[in-house]
Amino acid sequence: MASFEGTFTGASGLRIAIVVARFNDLVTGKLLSGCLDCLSRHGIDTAATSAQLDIAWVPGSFEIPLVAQRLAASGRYQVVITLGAVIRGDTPHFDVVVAEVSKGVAAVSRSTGVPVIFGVLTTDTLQQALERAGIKSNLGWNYGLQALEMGSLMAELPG
Ligand code: INI
Repeated sequence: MASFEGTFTGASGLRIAIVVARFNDLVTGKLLSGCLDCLSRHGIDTAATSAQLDIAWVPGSFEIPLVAQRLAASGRYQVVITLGAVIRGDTPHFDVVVAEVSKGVAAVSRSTGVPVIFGVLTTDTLQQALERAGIKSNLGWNYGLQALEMGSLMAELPG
């Protein structure tokens, strides 16, 4: 019997891309900070000169799948992290944006074989989003961990 598990160390030389939405950047900027803090503490070079990490900014969460697709298909990254915040109070098309970004991210992951971490908060209020982006906890940290785990797990799996 084989048992496969990812690890949480950046020493394996993972290359990571992060796609961040500018919309609600009060929230997404904090998610990014938490994510970078996690990656850095686990051995990923997060300096501006890093060859291990690239960051792409998009206008809103709706645009995340397209850019994630390009990055995942490039062959340069073992894992892509997406960060966004869709807040119901802000938009009558909340459901459209959420449906597109969630299905889009899943489709990119499956079609490219590159794990794409779904770090898009979907909340009813800005307060709820901020609570998840640093006021209570910072889910950006969790997304960083999940990226390390999935990137290393995929390298372990056969095929
Ligand atoms: N994009 C978000 O990331 N979050 C939102 O809450 C949001 N609202 O409220 O509309 C949002 N809209 C922009 C959308 O993602 C696209 O950037 C835009 O429609 C252009 O395609």
